[in-house]
Amino acid sequence: MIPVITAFERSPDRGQGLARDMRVRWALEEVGQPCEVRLVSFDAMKQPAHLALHPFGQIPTYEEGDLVLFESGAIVLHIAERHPGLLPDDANARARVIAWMFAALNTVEPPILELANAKLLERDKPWADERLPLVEDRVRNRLEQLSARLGDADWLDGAFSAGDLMMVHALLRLKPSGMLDEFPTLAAYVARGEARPAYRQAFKAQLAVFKAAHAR
Ligand code: GTB
Repeated sequence: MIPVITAFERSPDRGQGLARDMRVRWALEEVGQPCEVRLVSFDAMKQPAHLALHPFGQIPTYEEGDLVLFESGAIVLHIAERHPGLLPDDANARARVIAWMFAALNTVEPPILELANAKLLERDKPWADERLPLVEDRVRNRLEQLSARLGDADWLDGAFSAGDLMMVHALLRLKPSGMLDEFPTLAAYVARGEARPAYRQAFKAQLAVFKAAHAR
């Protein structure tokens, strides 16, 4: 059964692949599974039909027969559990990869999102200039720790895994800020992720949606 996922009809990232449907597209490409993509507008996301799939009115969602999922991490884990390629066979290695998925979502991504919010939503606040360096330091702290752990390795725990997929995508959000370049180990790690054929294929598909929307 071909799953149906949802994505922005008009992504505010202008086709940079930063919206979280990219994680799902990438995971499906890695395991060689096709999907259908239903595009939703910001308005449609808040309507009952979409809220029945996603309680918070967001993308991505994932429908496969009777199964409806939301949360990019849960969707990628589901895909990784159902198809070979993103989780190791060894039980302990599998548990460690899942830990990296949680680390991407719960430990590394939150300060990155805080930084995006500080730059996009809080710029006109009287305290913005004082707060921004604090938020940047929280991001740098996590990047230092992650970089130290990655060291000379290509991937976080053995072969490329769902943990790397989630981590690389979370880090990609930093690219426009230039902060990633302060950590060459991580910049190279992200570049390795972006160079994967599955990533490129997924990126191309989401970019085609953006271009089509803007040609109309
Ligand atoms: N925790 C959820 C998950 O991981 O699936 C978060 C889902 C989420 O934040 N979805 C966003 C959304 O639907 C799109 S991806 N937002 C609409 C809304 O909440 O009304 C987040 C995102 C949005 C925009 C950019 N960008 O422009 O660069 C990047 C990422």
